[in-house]
Amino acid sequence: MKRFRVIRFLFLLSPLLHALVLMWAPNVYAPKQPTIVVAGEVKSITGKKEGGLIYSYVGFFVHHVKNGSASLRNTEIIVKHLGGEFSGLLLWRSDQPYFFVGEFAELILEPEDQVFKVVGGHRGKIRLDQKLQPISRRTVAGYRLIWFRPPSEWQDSTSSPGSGWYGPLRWSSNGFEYSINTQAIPADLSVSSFITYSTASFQTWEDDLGSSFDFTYRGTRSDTIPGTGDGVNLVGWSSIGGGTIAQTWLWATYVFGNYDSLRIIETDMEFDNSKLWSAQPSGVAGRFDVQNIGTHEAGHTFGLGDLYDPEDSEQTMYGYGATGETKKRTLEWGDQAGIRALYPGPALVQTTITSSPTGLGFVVIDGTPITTPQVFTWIEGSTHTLAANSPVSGGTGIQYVWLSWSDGGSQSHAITVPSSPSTYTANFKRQYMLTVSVSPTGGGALSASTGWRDEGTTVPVMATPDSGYFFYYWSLDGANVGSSPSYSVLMNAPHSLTAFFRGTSSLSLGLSPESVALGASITLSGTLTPTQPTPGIPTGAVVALSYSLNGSTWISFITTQTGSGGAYSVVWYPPYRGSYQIKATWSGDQNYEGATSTVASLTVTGGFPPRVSLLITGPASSARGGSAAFDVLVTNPGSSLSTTLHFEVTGPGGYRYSDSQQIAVGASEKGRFQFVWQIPSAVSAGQYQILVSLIPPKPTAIAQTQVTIT
Ligand SMILES: [Ca+2]
Ligand SMILES: [Zn+2]
Repeated sequence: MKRFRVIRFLFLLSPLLHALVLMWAPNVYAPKQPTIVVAGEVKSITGKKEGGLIYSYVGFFVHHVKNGSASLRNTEIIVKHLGGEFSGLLLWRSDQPYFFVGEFAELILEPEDQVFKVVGGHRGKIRLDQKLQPISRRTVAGYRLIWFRPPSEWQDSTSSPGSGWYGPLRWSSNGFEYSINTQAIPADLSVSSFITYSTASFQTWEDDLGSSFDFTYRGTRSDTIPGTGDGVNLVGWSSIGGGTIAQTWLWATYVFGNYDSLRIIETDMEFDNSKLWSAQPSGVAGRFDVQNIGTHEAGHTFGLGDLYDPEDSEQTMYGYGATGETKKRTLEWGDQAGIRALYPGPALVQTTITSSPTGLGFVVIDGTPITTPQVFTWIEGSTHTLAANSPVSGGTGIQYVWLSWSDGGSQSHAITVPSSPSTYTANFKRQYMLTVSVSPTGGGALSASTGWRDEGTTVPVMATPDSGYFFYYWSLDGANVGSSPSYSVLMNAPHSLTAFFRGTSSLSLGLSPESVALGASITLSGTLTPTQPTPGIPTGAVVALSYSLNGSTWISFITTQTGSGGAYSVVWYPPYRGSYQIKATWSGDQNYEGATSTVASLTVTGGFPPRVSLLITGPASSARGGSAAFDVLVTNPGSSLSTTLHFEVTGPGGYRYSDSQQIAVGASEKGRFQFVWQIPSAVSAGQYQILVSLIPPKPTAIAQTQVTIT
């Protein structure tokens, strides 16, 4: 038959004052009466009710007397302490020692009436094993649970002490509701601050991801006080005094014979209003912090016991504390292990969020930007939102565009955390900015526009000139990359491509007169006119005049330069009798395509008078950087001659070189003269025209040859 029992626990939590911790030192025990130190074994425990409280009478058989009367050896003494069980009601107070039958211990005692009491409460008791050696108080697990064995034995340990023990002590449901009674609060403490920071104490435990326990605050009430077993879980204030600054009460039931039936049914927590308190963001010297102490007490409300080993001093459930202290506001590993042992939560899974490439700005998790990679500890089965930003700037002219998530999800999507560690990767592609432009504005159009291009792609661009323009050349990032109107840009970096166009021009040519006798001069004139007035053709543009006697071979015979308004004019003595075709040519500049005039016709009639004639000879080819010597034979059939012999070289790319020398040839004699052309190493290879003539021009006194420059 099962019996239903109500047990009443009272955690009069350990003196949390540093001053009392220091009392642990032996020299503080300067006894008023002789201190007795004995070692022995617990033989029996009997609970008795006295004056509304419950006391335990512990039968203790003394094996050794370390201090005090040797006559105590091999006798059974009675040790009395507050707390114990009577008629199913049990009072447990944490500052008192508690025992179980068969336990070996060393006790510091002082006589009290006909019995003994343990000095310093639990601090006056040291557990021993059967060889009477001290048992380390250290708990490797970092937490202690509460165990009970009828009728009146108690232990705190991480796991069950053995057969016959009930526990661990805990709530049957994973949570409880509580209220706050702010009556009797210290006058210098704000009610609202107390509520804020005491409820935060409970919330800290609730926020532990690895456990599942919900504390629900139900507001304030003043119809009951802490320490009343009335079904109301209450937090409040009372005058406790002594070394206790706060205490937690537990009421519990268990079903006899069912060792996993020890269940808390009610809890009250009270703070000692005879102490100085603070409730604010930071700790205050000389005052106990409500949240700090409250978090420790909240640990008791669901079943955690105190820790006393100095090595556990950083745990929130460490049984000592101090004014100004706030470190118990947060949970340590042992505290987390404790609540998780009693109320296990869902599994926590390591989830890695990363991106390719990694860094800040690529990924937003649950609304918060992260720097990838980042590892999250998430609850199995919980949902989280993974969002990829796109595009993401990678600096000037560089950006990243989201491609995919490794799980195939959309750019922003929710995931459900799986049972095993997993990684989610946001994949991005790199893009470069291609900036295209034309010069001048209106010169033409391009088949591609400015915009982002994927890294590694090739972008074909075709330049189409507008009416009145010709394509000139491409400039890629400032370098000339060719004059074909088609170009392909490899997107291996940000690029800027400019298509340069040139306008058109017209060149006129007029002859005056158009028919002359051999030996007479004509005037060749015309105008070089740009089609687009802006930017215009500068004066001094070189106009080349050439003639052809057969319509296929053209011989350049004069170059001149334009003057104001693009006009040019030059006098020429045609050297032969016959029909000439004459044209003028301009090779163009940065802004304008070159131009050639229409062909003009010239008729030269008449016979040859006795005349000076020139004959030029020179090398067929010569190398750049070298020199070429040209011999000129001057035949003078008339009277003695003194004049200027002119030498001129023209070649590819508008190359022009001239020289002259004064000569004298006697009547009816011949003279031989030489010109040496130092060929620049920078000139283009190709055909160069060599021309010699007299200045001022004489009819027929002109000779030409060619040289191939290699
Ligand atoms: Ca109550
Ligand atoms: Zn405690």
